[in-house]
Amino acid sequence: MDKHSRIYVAGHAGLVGSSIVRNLKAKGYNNIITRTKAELDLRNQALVNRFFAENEIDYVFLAAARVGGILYNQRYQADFIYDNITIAANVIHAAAEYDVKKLLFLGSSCIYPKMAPQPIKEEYLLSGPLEPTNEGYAVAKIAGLKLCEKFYHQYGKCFISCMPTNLYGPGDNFHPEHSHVIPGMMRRFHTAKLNGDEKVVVWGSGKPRREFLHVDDLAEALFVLMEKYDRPETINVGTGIDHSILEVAEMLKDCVGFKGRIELDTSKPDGTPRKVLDVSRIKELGWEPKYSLEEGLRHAYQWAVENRVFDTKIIELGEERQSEKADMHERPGAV
Ligand code: GFB
Repeated sequence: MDKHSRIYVAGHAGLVGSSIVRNLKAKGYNNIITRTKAELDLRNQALVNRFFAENEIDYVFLAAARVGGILYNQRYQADFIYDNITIAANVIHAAAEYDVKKLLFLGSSCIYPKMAPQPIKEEYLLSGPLEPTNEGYAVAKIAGLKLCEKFYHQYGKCFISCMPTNLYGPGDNFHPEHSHVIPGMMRRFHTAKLNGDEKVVVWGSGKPRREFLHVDDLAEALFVLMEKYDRPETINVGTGIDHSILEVAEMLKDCVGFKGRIELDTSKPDGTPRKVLDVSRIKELGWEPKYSLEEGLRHAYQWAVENRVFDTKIIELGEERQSEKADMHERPGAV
């Protein structure tokens, strides 16, 4: 990529996409192309083709996806599989048709088999059954990964993919139910501190182990991959370090300054028992994360407070889908 390359960041308003844009801008890239969801519905193939035909895109970071935490994934599996398959298929196909030089697609550590040996190596993909709470999401993301790999082999396209671990940081979704564990718990500890509550509820048994990466560390890894990695095999991006959910809850409690106790709600799902990536391959490319989890949590909390994310109206589960469905049906040619 040179500083004037036309770089399309799909999903620029999300956690990952916004971090990619910050990273590229800080490095002096001055031709970054973005479209909001209202301007370009990536599930609509005709609109996606027209966008690529009109914009002469050189590079694509494909960070657009329907994403969410364990409960959101579990409840809306049809939306997760459909939206993510159509986004991946439309963008990857259009990138091939309109001669994009290189495309980077994002998978996720949750698409490896539920009981994969730990730490998870890239070759464990498709070696066993998936975690049921995010099966829809995983099948769609695996399709995206395979699209890149097949276009690489059949058409010689430099379409690559990576597997980020669980992410957090500025720009995250802090919804109490849709979100991932860090922003979800951060909100609850923050609210409990303000209300002077005695306890905060943490979902599940507290025993599952997860690896967490600050999103700005991921954005730098994606930049390195765009510059240096031209292989069809996917590549893990993580810290290689995992923590139990209860340990993370204790860290967040300290970070936010909540003085009460933690209570576990075992009616909520635990999901995969352990997810930690083998990160030897990406380390060989010279990348490593800068944030420790403690520093990263402090940074994310400070960002959330400064940006008043805990003050905004909470959209209830289902409400968002209703309004989006109405919107989709009104638009001619939409899915
Ligand atoms: O972050 P999370 O939703 O991701 O949940 P997954 C991680 C663990 O934290 C689970 C527990 O064992 C949850 O039960 N947990 C405790 C909480 N309190 C909370 C809370 O307040 N909110 C949430 N969300 N969890 C997702 C996948 O699974 O991983 C997605 O469903 C995605 O597909 C993501 O790829 C990376 O690691 O369990």
